[in-house]
Amino acid sequence: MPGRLIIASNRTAVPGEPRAGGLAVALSDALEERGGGVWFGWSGETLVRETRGVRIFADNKIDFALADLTEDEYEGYYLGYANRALWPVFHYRIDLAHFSDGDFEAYESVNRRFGRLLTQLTRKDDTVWVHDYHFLLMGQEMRASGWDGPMGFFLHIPFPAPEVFTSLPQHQRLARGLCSFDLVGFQTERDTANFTRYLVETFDAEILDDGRISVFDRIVRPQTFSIGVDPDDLADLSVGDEATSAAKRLGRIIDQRALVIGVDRMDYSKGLPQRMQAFGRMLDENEAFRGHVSFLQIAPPSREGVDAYQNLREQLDQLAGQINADYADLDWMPIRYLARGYSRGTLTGLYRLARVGLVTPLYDGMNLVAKEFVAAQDPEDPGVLILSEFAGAAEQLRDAILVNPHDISAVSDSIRTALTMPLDERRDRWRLLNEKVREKDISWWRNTFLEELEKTRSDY
Ligand code: GDG
Repeated sequence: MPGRLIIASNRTAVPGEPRAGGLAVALSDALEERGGGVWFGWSGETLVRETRGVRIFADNKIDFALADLTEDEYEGYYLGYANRALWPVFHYRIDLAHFSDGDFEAYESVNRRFGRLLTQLTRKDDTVWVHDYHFLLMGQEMRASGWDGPMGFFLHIPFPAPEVFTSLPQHQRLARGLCSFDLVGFQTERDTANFTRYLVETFDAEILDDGRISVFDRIVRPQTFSIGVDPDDLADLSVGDEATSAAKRLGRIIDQRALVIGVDRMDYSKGLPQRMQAFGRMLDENEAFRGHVSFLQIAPPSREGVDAYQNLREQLDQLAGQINADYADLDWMPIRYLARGYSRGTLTGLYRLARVGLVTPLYDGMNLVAKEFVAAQDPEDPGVLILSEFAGAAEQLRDAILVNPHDISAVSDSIRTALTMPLDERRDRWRLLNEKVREKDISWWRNTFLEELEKTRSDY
């Protein structure tokens, strides 16, 4: 009988906070199903002086264990190394990366402090599951503080090609950290292959017959677990009260016009300027669509403490203003660009109302919006998904209209194709996409990861 599940992620889903996304629910369910466990992470608070302990909030069977950051740690670990170095490099934006030894030291020291705190919360027979790029060194720090049970890691963002990963001055240190885990999960086969190739080329790692890797005198298993959504929940939400009233509200304003929708955290990896340009180009080249199609972009701001995000905000404000000024008429606004968040219910209603879902990141680990859009469609009259070939989701969702998000005229053409697609083809494509979304849903993701991780218990 295995012990508890112990989850670590930068932010948790502590009850009372408005972040009940699919992932938060999935991890809470994993903890509940296990009969209890601990979810450890940053409290979201920054203090002038360091606080060493954790605060525990018990909620049913889950103990939320929250630790604070000092202001210096927040600057160096979170804004600095995690979001000015790791995030851009892992998304192929070395041009935006800022490498600072001080930031790395803060990152290492938070991983060490948090790793020790978490080790103190573990009991024999527990299983540890660490999430994402904030905690690449957590496994090694937990091992150093005495944790010797099964420990898995899942990377939510892409793992870049070795040629790009090695631009990080501390890449070897990070790789050793990752290899302290027994199981390292990635979103796509491409990520798993990149990680494997990096280990082989840099450290002469040996790939064993069963796919595990022998490196640094230990064995690690890299494996692909593509994250999914909860399609039943989304389908129900999309016809619920909140969704229907949101769709009615917007429907009144856009009237009979076709709706093109984008929903993204405001992040430079999401390709938002290129997407707006493509929509502008489509209007430019297709006079017949002017006045008949509206593009709604919902983009809640994030990481506003990082310069690149402030620059993006300015760029988007300017682009949307320019396209609207060029094309808007007394009774029609081409782009509705809303820099704020909406409830999940509202989003599903808008997805369902839309004729086209425009999901064109320049690079993305998976992209859950693409799957949410599919799950929320009306099977009788489904919208069309336009999907970047550089989103992890493109490995599965081959029946979307796949585009190169950098190719503005190709994206513009694909918007036109989507808007004029006959109902039969829309239905056929949606059916195939929906099968894929259902085949690997969020339960599949967490169950297969945890089953695979449990298998490593026999090694202890
Ligand atoms: C990272 C990886 C990977 C967005 N706006 C609102 C809102 N959202 C929700 C979406 C979706 C989630 O946020 C965003 O998930 P994505 O997958 O699209 O992108 P990231 O935030 O970059 O997530 C990504 C993911 O981790 C999971 O592994 O797929 O590649 O980058 O669920 O619906 N939710 C609400 N209001 C909004 O305005 N309620």
